[in-house]
Amino acid sequence: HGSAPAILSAALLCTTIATPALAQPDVLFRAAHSTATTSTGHQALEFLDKELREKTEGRVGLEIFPSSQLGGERESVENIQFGNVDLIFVSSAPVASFAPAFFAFDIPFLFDNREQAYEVLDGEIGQEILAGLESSGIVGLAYWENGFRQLTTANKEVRSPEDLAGMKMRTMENEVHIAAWREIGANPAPLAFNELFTALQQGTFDAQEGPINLFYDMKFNEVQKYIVKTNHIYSPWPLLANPEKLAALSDEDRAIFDQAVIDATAHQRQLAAEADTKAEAAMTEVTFVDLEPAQKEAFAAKVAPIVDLVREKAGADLVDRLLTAT
Ligand code: EAX
Repeated sequence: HGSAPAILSAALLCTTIATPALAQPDVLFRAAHSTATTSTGHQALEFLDKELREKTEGRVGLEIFPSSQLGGERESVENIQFGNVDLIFVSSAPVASFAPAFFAFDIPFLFDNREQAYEVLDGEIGQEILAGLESSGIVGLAYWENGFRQLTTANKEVRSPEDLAGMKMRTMENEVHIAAWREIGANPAPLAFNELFTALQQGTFDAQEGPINLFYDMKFNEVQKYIVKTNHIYSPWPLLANPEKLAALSDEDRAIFDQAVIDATAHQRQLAAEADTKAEAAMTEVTFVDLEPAQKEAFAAKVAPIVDLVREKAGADLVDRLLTAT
């Protein structure tokens, strides 16, 4: 007696040694996000994990926690600061309460198209804003793409700000967003993303806003009927890391990590560029509303004063440079 377990554990040990791909990396990043496993961001994290394991011969990898398993988006930024989580992609909107320069991206109708956004985000202004996170104990690595945001409603075909009058609407946890929807005439309130599906289902809110592909991934088509193509804001997903975790990488592995992030960023943006079209085609039960230029202009006119609020929060100089660049 007693020999059977010994043989069993010897067998398990052999299995572990024989399959190095399953071995635990020396540096395992706990990576978290608030979206579904079908999202472009999740797929890009899987791509990054594969790249890292291959290029470092298994020394570095990710363990991915989707669907807010480790907390909502604001908490996820705090988790990065405390080192409970090592890597996240998260909407820039909640990041602004940690580094106010991020409010600059909350100017409505700032970017005309994704190419213009990439130029600014990957350029001097975008990189400066990422670097501003360092004093908060966060490393900003890159900008992934959540996408252009659209207004969605449960049962009203909105075409003008007046159509939204008094409508209960969910915004992200960001004062500029709340103020902007108030200017439009809605009745906005902030809510963490991980509580949104239930809130829409229970009728706590009649409307919300976000990218079409995210709406599809989160199955919001079960609780919202209209998507109004306002394109009111471009939503970046900054990729953020814990500094101590990065410092645990050898110089060689850090170089591999940085290149893998560049490649994963290109991959994610490529997926994101196709995702809205695919999602729209898949949601035949949703009514998509195209706005005439003049109808869009009516929304833009309402939110024009918001730029002054952003100047106060993000700094006038930064806002002026950003407006010149876009
Ligand atoms: O990062 O809160 C939101 O609507 C965001 O777009 C979402 O959390 C994805």
